[in-house]
Amino acid sequence: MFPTVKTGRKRRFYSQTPAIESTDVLPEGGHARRRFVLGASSALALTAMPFPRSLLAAAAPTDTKTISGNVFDLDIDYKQVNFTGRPRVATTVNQGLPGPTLRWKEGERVTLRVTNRLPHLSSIHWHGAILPEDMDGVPGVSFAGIPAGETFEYQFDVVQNGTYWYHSHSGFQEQTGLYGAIIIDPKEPDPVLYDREYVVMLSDWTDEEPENLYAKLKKASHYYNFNERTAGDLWQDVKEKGVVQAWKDRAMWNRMRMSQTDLADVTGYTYTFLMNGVTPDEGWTGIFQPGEKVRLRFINAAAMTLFDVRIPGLKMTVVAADGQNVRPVPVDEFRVAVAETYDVIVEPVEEAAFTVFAQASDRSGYARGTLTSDPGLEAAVPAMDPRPLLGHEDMGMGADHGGHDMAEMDDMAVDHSQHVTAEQPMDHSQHVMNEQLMDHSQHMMNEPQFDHSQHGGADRAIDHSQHGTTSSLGKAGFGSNFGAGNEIYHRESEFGPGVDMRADSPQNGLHDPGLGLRDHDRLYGRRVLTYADLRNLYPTIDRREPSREIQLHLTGNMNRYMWSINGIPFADAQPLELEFGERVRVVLVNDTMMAHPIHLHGMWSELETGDPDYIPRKHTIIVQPGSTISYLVTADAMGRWAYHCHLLYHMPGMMREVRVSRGGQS
Ligand SMILES: [Cu+2]
Repeated sequence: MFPTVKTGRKRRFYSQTPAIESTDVLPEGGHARRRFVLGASSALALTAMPFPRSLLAAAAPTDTKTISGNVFDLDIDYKQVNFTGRPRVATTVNQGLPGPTLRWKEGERVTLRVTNRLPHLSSIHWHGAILPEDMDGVPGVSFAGIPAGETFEYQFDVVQNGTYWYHSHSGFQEQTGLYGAIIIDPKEPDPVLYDREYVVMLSDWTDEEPENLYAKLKKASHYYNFNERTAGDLWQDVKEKGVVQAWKDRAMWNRMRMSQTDLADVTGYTYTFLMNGVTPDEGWTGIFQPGEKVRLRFINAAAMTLFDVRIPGLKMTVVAADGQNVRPVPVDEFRVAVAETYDVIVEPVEEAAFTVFAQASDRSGYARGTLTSDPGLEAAVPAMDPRPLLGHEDMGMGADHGGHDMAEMDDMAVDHSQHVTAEQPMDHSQHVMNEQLMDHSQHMMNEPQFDHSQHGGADRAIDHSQHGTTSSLGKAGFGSNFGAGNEIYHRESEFGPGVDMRADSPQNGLHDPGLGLRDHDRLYGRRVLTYADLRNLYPTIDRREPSREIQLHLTGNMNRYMWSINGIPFADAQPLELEFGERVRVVLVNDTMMAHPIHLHGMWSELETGDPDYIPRKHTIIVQPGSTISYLVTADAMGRWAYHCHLLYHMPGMMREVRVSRGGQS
């Protein structure tokens, strides 16, 4: 059952605390948070400057090396690349895209001397690493950033092991290539046995300047969405559903000014998907000897793309998630969100070639590589799976078709009778129209005593135990993911032009493999990983029950391309305050139709998957569209930490600073 993992070993644990992320800052003027935002735009303006022409003259192959030891010299600089037939300038570390793989050793101290050879501010953040706040590399939150031409020396103790990565936390530099892998070898023997290993780093490349891309999204969020349904689709709908129903479905989506195919806001139209910096045409190659256990360390370093990974012909055994060992889970397919990592073991037994296939979750393209016993062999590349369509559950309207399930859309009536679900064809005939417009005022009645002015910040955590508005908190390890303490409320700040949807009946996202994967078991017999499968390989360290619950809503207005938390963008938000040492539960509610991978810096996000004794620890957690998820956090890292959606173009708005202090004193 668990062929690759030694179990029952006793292990010493390191102190628990994970890592961070964010954007740019100008060194002078304003108070910190404002400065941060100003800095972001200034830095963006600078990166939009024409690149030095000389760089476009000569191309050199990109090659990624592994460097190990205790002292690392890393140079951030431009480099010419060519992924599409047109030379472009990338931002790289040591002239690699990805940058070099850094190999650290648990228990040792590393020094990373990072030199910024760009004409503007830069930074490197060590994603998933537990370290002091001033080493976290987030300009404007944990340090000032690395000015042009200067060297910043990071130094910290390595207190964990596993697969992680690093990337710029300045502007949109990450989109242009500033990322690489980190492998931390364990101090004690690795519980995962393997004969060979590869980093498989997935990313999305665009020939466009990210600033231009962002500007286009701001202007028209559908810009890159060429999957709009056509007249032919309508004809098909008519054949399948009848004229009346097909028309109603269309009309609903039109009224909502949304498209069912709005699965990703930036797509394969502009992106070339890379595997270890190699295009799908060329294909990355990894060699094995038949009979070997091969460890693949998947890292999603994309700016905006979630990947669905499979290797036709090979079972994968998931042994680690976000660098942390988990009880092995055999799967055929898994989704890796932006910033997540998964380690899998594959055991090809004979001379053969296999395609490592990573299709974008919106099916606008794929990254691919080949695992082969013979460099001359290549395997067939599978066709992409059908493009999924958004359904009512993705809007937080619940899977139940009863009339009591409701979500509300600003300025628009929602017809609850029409469930448009590509993956599970519905019989529409039974559903009765019951259009209703929601009255926002009634929602505030759930929170009668919630007065923002008194609380000193609209965003502040609500402590249910004090307000007496809800039942006792769910038990650690189960929490809101299993229905307890799960009262969903929308704050006043969620009612405004920046928010175009609120989920009132969100489903729990724990068992959801994600839109586009939900029917793969049924259709293709593929076992798809879900978060519910994850159990820590080792016992839970902090066994306390949470003392309070913090409910945060991921919000946005797709048409305006505005993203926020609780309706409040980062620039206008107060920090989220945590008391040093406290154990809290975070309940995230996704009031949008997109999956958001949410990354907390500095502390682990302990996902409540139903076993209090073996709670898995992650640094990045997908919140499915219109869904909730809950996890526990032990606030064991003093200081200021970033907390945000890791989709790069959502980050400027969908972000908070988390402040861990003792009695409000840092
Ligand atoms: Cu997001």
